[in-house]
Amino acid sequence: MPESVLLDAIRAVVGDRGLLTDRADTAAYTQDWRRLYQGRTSAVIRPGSTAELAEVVRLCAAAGTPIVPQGGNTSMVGGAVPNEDGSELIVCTARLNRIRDLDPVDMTLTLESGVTLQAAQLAAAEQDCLLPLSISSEGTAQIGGVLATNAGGNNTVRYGNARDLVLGLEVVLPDGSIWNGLRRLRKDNTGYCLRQLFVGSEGTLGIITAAVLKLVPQPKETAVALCGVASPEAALDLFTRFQAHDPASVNAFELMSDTGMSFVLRHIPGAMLPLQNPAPFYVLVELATPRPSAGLRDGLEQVLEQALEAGTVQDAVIAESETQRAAIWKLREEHSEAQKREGASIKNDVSVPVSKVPAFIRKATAACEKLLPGVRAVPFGHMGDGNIHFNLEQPAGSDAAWFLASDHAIMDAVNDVVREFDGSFSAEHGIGRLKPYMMPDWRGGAELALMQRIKAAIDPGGIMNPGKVLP
Ligand code: 2HG
Ligand code: ZN
Repeated sequence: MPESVLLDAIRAVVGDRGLLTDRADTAAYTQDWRRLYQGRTSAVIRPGSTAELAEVVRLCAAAGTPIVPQGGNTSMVGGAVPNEDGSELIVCTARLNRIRDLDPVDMTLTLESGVTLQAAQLAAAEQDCLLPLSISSEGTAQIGGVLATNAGGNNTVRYGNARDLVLGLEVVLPDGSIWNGLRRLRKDNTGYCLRQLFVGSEGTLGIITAAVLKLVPQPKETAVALCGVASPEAALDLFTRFQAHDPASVNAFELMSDTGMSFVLRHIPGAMLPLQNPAPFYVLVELATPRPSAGLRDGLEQVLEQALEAGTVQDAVIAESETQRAAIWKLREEHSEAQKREGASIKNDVSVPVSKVPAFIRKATAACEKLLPGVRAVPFGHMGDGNIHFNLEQPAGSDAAWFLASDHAIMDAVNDVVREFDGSFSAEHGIGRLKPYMMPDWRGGAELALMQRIKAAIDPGGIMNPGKVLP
């Protein structure tokens, strides 16, 4: 079918406002956040309902035209951008942005995939509930993408990843049919768990259009501290102290290095270090409890005092207000933006057992410095769950393109260290377009063959997000 005929048929379904074809309008959808990929497309389709989206997919399937599903376009691995030949159409979920239901007794939130994570958090908070998922891009990232990539983020240490919060899903399948699995049951043992197949599939098996998420009680008390520590080993020691004190209250335990912090202080307007002196590493710890008057703050002070006495912590500050809490979190959440402003970076979103994080950081740093003298290691991230963003910034004053030409060599060197510690080469950002080449090495044999058979069974025409996840 000629493309113009397909686009006319799609326009008849979604209307003029649901179809963008001008280069100026589609440009923002064809480049990823990291600017690693510059794709092309003849149209971005923005359906206004699940029924419209399903009809669009049916038309594309009949024409054999590939689709790239896109939410907030915040992927770190090029998972949501089209290829360069212009043959793929983008289906954007932004207009599916209704909260369908919030039940404070069942503690469930039913919402459409285009709702941003932040809007979903606010909807939960209005009913005195918490959606316990927090990522740096939550203001832009949409629920559909968050689930399709099984996002992790800051609260995994306590609540798990996105997949742990999903009770039900509505999905448009590659033939345009709709699977309505929007059940909100805590127990439902009825055959294969299909929803978990779509969570983490990165849009290669279908397009998530709505979901039922679990909520938890809103915290009644929250305490946040920023601590300066001498080393990742000291950070681990601090983590075990908090776990021993009260593991159920640890909401986040984030690690940063002086290099990453200095980028934030340099590039992010208003960023200030609230400690007397810089330290080689920093820990942001957040405790929270739904129990009123639980003495959380006293507990935090007690653990920090003991850690200061033991020399584990060099310096620490506890947020005294919501403004201070937000300012401390900003130092952590602006790490990606600050790194981007500093120059080119190569990212390794990896995980190892929590106990191995310090040894991993040391070995990976040494390996990269040997490979590329002058490279600046920027390890940071979710230490409490073992997920470190082991990012490398280009050597100061070097050429960005020259540096980025080493991306595979650097990623492979880091992955060799990850393997030594039985870790994963992609902890929370997924595979996207950046990492399919790693799959045979890491997931080859029966595992990859099974994934390929699932893909072929559900998407026999291969139209859903081609070139992503599977090699
Ligand atoms: C975060 O934890 C994100 O802030 C982004 O996962 C990490 O920029 C990165 O590598
Ligand atoms: Zn992260």
